[in-house]
Formats: sequence, structure tokens, C-alpha cells
Amino acid sequence: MSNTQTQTRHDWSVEEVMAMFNLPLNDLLFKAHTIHRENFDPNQVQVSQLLSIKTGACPEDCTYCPQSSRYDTGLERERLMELERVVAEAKAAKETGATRFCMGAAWRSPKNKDIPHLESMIREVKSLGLETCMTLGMLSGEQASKLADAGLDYYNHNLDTSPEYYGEIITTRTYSDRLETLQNVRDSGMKVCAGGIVGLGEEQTDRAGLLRQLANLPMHPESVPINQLVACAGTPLEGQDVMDPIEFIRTIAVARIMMPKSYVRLSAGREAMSDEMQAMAFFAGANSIFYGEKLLTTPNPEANEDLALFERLGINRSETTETKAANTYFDAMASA
Ligand code: SAM
Ligand code: DTB
Ligand code: SF4
Repeated sequence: MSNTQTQTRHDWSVEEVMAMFNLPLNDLLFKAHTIHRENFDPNQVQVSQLLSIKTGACPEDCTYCPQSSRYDTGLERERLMELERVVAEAKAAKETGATRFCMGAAWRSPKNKDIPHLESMIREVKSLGLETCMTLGMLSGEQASKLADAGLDYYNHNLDTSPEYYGEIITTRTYSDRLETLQNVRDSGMKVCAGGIVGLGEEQTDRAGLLRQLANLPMHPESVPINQLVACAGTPLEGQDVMDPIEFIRTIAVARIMMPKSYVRLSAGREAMSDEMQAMAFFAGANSIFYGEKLLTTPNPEANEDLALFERLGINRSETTETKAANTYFDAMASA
């Protein structure tokens, strides 16, 4: 269901974005949901599955991240995964109804010597009929082209927060480094997956600033993950208060209005969200989730809990032709 009437804008001011954040909630939800319906089937949610292909020992200092080598989080480090294991995990993801397989590595950026192995992973996963996505840190133009040529559909690289708050969260790479990677990904022809993380202790102006950066890119990212902080023991953000759930919903709604044709992913943090909160997020315009018991290193709701929630809400998983058969099989098993 698409409507070519919705204009995509790339010239939002912070004041305009803040005005949306501060609308009465019902007005904001109505506006967001109307735009959502104009552009998408409101009862379909796309499902991606994550796999950590290289875990821990990351040199970066992102204060939210359990994989940074600078914090003692008790996480066991793992080397770059062998091809066979990645393929086995991708097959299992396909069987549970995921349409996209996202492979994440705890790197500042990939080393050129790792690229051939990554290319093999992309080719093998793609040959299963899954969309492919990777998140490996910063990418040069040349690296992006190689991954694109191997068939990588999406590359995930988040801006995380506003340019103003960014320095409180990460010091080992700059905001412009991140924008440069997004440009390299865009230039390579891959689809862009870029969003951020909320609940870091930032102000509402920072959430507005993040969405403004994303929406004012020359092209909107096709996929916009909104992560709620999973406060991990051992990280500097360990004791961070959980953010107001209504404010989280507002963030989703404003993202939907500003990027009307993008998939907005209700990303990390669902484990701490009630069914009612997730239902509200889907109403506000979220139409994608990560599926499976684990995100990269932290827990996520079990697939059967998500299926039960979808059932209660009358939500269908969006399907590619290739996954349709697997989903039919899985649905039959679930109701047997
Ligand atoms: N190392 C690569 C990078 O930073 O681009 C890829 C993986 S990194 C884990 C991808 C994203 O996950 C981060 O940009 C952040 O938005 C999100 N993330 C990481 N730790 C998180 C946490 N504890 N809670 C919520 N989101 C988190
Ligand atoms: C994104 O925006 N969120 C995902 C994915 N991109 C790679 C990662 C969430 C990670 C949550 C913390 C963890 O499990 O390690
Ligand atoms: Fe490393 Fe990515 Fe975690 Fe930052 S978010 S510490 S770059 S794995």
C-alpha cells in the first residue's frame, strides 16, 4: 500500500521538530498514524534477525555498549565466526520467519583482510533467499563498494544521538566520521539503515536533533532503528533511569512523520517494554522489529512471545516470496 502523495522533506528545523514532540499525544499519534497508513499496510511488520559475527573486545568507547573493551561487562569475546555457523544461523532465522539477516561485528571498522570472508557470508546468506544486512563500524568507499558488489542489501550505521550530545557518549569517532560512512554506503548503492539510541540521559532537544539529522540527509535511510538503551552492567550507563515510555512513543511518532516512507524499527529495548507499549509503538508508525531471543549480546523477547503478540494485535509479518513458504510452515507448526 503506497501513496505517492506524501512529500518527503529534508529541511526540518529543530523548532518544527520540537513542536511535533510537544503536541498533545492524541494529536501526534493521529498525525503519525495517518501518515503511516498512507504509506504502509498498518498491520504488517517486517522482521529482521540479528547475529553477532564478532563479539566483544571493541576498541571504541561507546558508553552504552557491553562490547567495548574499556568496560568490564563480563562479556566473552569471540573471533570472527566461521562461514558454516553463520549459514546455519541464517537458515534457522529463515525458518522462524525473518526476512532479513543482520550480521554485526564489534569493530571500529573492518580490516581489508576480513573483506573476502565477509563477502562469502553475504553470498551464502543471500542464496538462502534472505535480505542481507551488516553493521561493522566505519566503512571506506572502497569497502562499501566491495560489500555492495557481493550483494549486501543494507548497511547499518547509526548516528546514535544529536551532534550536541554525541561527545557525552562517544569520543573515539566523530559525528562527521559517521556521516561520511553513511555517504559511502549511499554512494555504493546499498540501502541505508541508520537510526539511534534513546534513553541515554539526553534531552528531548537531542532526540529532536537526532531525527532532524536523519531526515535532513539527502535521502532518507530506508530503515530507521530506534533503540532504547539496554543499560548493561559494567558500562558507564549501567545505572541510567529508564526513559518515560510515552516519550519513547513520541520519538517513534515523530520519526514516522519526518521519514514517511522509511521502515521505523522498534529495535533494542523491547524486552523491557510491555505488550501495550509495543502496540502503541506499532500504532505510532513502527513497522519493523528484531526477532529472536538475542539481539547482539543482550536478551530480546522469544520468537513465540512475539508471534503471540502479533496474533493479539492482528499483525502479519511482511514476507518476501522466498520466506512465504517457510512462514506458512511455521504458522502451521505454531497452531498444531
Ligand atoms: N560496532 C558497530 C557500530 O558501532 O557501528 C556495529 C554494532 S553496534 C552494537 C550497533 C548499534 O547498536 C549502536 O550504534 C547502538 O545504537 C546500538 N546499541 C549498542 N549497544 C546498545 C545498548 N546497550 N542498548 C541499545 N542499543 C545499543
Ligand atoms: C541497531 O540499531 N540495533 C541493533 C543493530 N542495529 C545492530 C543492535 C542492538 C544492540 C543491543 C545491545 C546488544 O545486544 O549487544
Ligand atoms: Fe564497538 Fe559498536 Fe559497541 Fe561502539 S557500539 S563499542 S563501535 S561494538
